[in-house]
Amino acid sequence: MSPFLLTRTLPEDATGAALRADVLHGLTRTPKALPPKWFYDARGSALFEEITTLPEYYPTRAEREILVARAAEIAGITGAHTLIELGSGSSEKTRHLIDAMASLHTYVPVDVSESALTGAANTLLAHRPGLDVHALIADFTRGLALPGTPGPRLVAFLGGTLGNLLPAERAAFLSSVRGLLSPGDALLLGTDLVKDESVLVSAYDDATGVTASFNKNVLSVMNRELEADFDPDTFDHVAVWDRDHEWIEMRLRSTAAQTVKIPALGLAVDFAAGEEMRTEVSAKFRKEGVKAELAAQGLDLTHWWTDERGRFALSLSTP
Ligand code: AVJ
Repeated sequence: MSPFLLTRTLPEDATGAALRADVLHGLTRTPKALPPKWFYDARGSALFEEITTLPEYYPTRAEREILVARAAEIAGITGAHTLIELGSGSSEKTRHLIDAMASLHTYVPVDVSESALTGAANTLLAHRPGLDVHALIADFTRGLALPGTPGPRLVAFLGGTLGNLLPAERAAFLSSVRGLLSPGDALLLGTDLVKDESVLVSAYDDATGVTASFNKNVLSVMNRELEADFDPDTFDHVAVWDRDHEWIEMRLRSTAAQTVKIPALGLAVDFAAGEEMRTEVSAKFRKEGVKAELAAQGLDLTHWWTDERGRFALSLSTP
C-alpha cells in the first residue's frame, strides 16, 4: 500500500469564519462584491466540472492540449521529485503531467475541498501505486505551510485560477509561492490569454445557462451556511469584459428592489433594482504581463507554451 496522508491546515471552522468575514465585508461595501472561492461547495464544484465540458468554455481543453503536448518536456526540464499542486480539484489534467514524471516520488495536492482531495488521491493511487500522496486541506491564498518533501520541487497552479485574484492579491500569492521554492525548483503556471471579446464573454455566459447556475450557486451557499434568504430567481447572471483591466467580471444583478436577511451576521442587505454585485474576476493575460508579475516576485520566466490557437498559456519559472 502506498502512503496516503491527509493533513488539515485549516481548523474545522476556518471556512465558516472566513465566509462570514467575506460576506459581511463584501455586502456592506459599495459596489457589493464577493470572492469567487465561495462558489465551490459540492454543487458548485460539480457545476464547474460541467462548465469545463461546455463548447464555449475553451480554457480547460486548451490547457489540457498544452499539458499533453508538453508533459514530457516539463518532466525533463524540471526533473522534479515532488509535485505540489495548488487548487488541485479533481487533478484530472495533472494526470498527464504525473504520467510523464518518471522520477516523481511525492504528490502534494492542496485544496479547500476534502472530498475533491480524497477522490483525486484514490484515483491517482490506483493508477500509480508507490507514489507518496500527501494531500493538504488548505486555502492557498492564506499562506502556505507545506510538509517537508524531496527536491527538486515543481509547484503547479493550473486552470487560470491566478486570474481570480486581484492584482494586489496576485502579487501576495506569487510572493508566497516564491517563498516555497529553493534553487532548482520551479513554478508551472496556467494563464488564460487576452482574446476576442465575444469569445471571452461566451465562455462566461454559455447558451445552456450552466455558468448562470454556477454564479447563482453562491447565493445558495449563503442561504445554507448563513441562513440567508436570497431568492436566486430574483438575480440575473451577468458576464462583462472589462477592457481596461483585461478581465471578465461575473456579476449578479438584482431584478428588483429587495432586502435580503442574513441572520448569521445580524445583517439586512438592501439591493436596488438593477444593482449588480461582483462575484468573480477572471483576468486574462499577455506574456509580457505574466513575465513582469513573476519578475516582481523574484521569479524568472524560462518557458512559455500555448495551445495551437494561442488561447491559453503554461509558463515555467524559476527562482
Ligand atoms: C476555475 C477560476 C479558472 O475563472 O475561468 C468558470 C472559474 N468561472 N466559469 C475561470 C469559472 C466561470 C474558472 N477558474
